Amino acid sequence: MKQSMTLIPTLREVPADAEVKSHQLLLRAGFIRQNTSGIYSFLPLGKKVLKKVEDIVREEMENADAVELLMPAMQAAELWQESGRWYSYGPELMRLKDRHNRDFALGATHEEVITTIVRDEVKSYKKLPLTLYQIQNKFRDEKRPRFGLLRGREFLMKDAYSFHASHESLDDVYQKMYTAYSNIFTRLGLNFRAVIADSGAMGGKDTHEFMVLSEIGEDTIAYSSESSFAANIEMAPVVANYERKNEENKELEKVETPNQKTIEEVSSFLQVESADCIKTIGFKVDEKFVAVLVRGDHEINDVKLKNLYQASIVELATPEEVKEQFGCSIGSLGPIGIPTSIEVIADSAVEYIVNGVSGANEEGYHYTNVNPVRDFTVTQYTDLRFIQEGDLSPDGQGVIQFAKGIEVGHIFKLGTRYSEAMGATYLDENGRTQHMIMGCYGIGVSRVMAAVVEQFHDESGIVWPNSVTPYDVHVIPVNVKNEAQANLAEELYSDLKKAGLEVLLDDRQERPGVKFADADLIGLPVRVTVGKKAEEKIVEVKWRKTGEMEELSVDQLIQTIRQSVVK
Ligand code: 9G3
Repeated sequence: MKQSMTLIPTLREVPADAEVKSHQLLLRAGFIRQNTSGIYSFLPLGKKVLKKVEDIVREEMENADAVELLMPAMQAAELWQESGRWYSYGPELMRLKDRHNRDFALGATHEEVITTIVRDEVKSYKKLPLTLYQIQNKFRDEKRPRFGLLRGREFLMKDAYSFHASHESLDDVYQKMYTAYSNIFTRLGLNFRAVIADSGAMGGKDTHEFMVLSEIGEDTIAYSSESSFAANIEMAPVVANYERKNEENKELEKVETPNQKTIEEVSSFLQVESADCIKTIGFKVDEKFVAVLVRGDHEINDVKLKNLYQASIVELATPEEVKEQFGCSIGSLGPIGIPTSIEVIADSAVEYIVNGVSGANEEGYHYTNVNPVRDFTVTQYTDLRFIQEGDLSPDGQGVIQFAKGIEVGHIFKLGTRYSEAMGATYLDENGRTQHMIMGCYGIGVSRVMAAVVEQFHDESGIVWPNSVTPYDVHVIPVNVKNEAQANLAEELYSDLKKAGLEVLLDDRQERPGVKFADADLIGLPVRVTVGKKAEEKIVEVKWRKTGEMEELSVDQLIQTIRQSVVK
């Protein structure tokens, strides 16, 4: 491609509202342009990278026996009413009406559509398992689109769906997809971890997220210092290896704690450790009030609370609701004397507290020498807290450390949630009607592109890995007015293309400094400069990753470059 013929609008300045490197560089290097909040155009270089990522995904989907199809983005509301999601999703689901005033959703995901296709076309167990996928734009009206392609409102996703006559068959395809995803992110050169995740509203049990490690990632990964254990912090189970203080249970005492509200205030006022305090927090779990107890130095994990109750909505009770339900303010809540109408549950660690401190459910008072079992009962002690750095790894090997991650993939074992909702059944080998068992598997293709830039850039610009670079070689004649340079550049352009390489020729009439700055920004792996020694058929080669430069004769060039650009 000749730069004089394409569109690569590079920017000198860093766009003000671009906070992260990938957003800044994809804008400055002319790969993307924002149309409106969270919605982008992929300019020619951006489109070429997307296609490279897609093609790697397609190869690995093929290896996992998945077959590509394409579903509509316009989805009749009836489908989402059948699955119930028309009502359970809020403003994030883009909805519109057609000319006949009929309701539609813009595809945020395609469980409903794919399940009706398979429901209508597959009737026998002989046709299972079947894995179908597409690569298509998804629409999700994010409340706060941010970080460019990392959290957009229209984005490119590969979404795959598998259909099975048995759980063993699902396990087999789930494993194949797990392997395919590992291959994809490895081929992209990404530093990723597959982590145990929460299936959220999707139900089902097993689910893994594929996280690219990055300081700007929105997710927190809890991983072991000594094993392959890794989990989304929402899910990471906590090992209850607590010990009791060997102290006699002392007499319960009510003490005045004027204006001491938080754990920090109370523990310093009473001169006790926060680990000896009991935090009592009021939650509304699907509108039911629950008091949750947790040790003063721990935090309640609302995802674990939600999963414990299989609830759809879990939220903190407001100060007014606490006053009304518990009879005192949030800072005075404690496990002793809670109205029996309110269920009390506790994180496992609370059971091991001896002579602890808690609120007295009375303004300005706390209890000391509180002992579980003697002074209060709970419905159950269970794992309800967030794991912390330094906790024992759940697999018993090493301790937990945290890292931030960008979620680029998520695979789920769905079970029959959608096949039951949509009536997708088949006849099994005994002629009995069964619901298909499903899995679903997503990759954020446009998000992957941004994650690659987050991982591969330097102070001059993007440094594309060979696997997804928009072009392999950047040929730059320093002065296009100089015949020897222009001719040699043209010759190289065609020879390199004949050698099977993708070449970008900077044939613009620009100052050398502008050309070199643009080349560093765009970030192709190899830059060939045709300058003063053109007549001697000598060119200068610069390797973008290392910055190394060397002079080569033209006939050495092709061989040298071809060796380096191995995909
Ligand atoms: C919606 C909206 C947002 C959503 C969903 C539905 C996330 C939704 C989960 C999934 C599950 C899998 C197939 C590919 C892999 C992920 N956000 N999810 O279902 F209506 Cl507005 O998308 N789907």
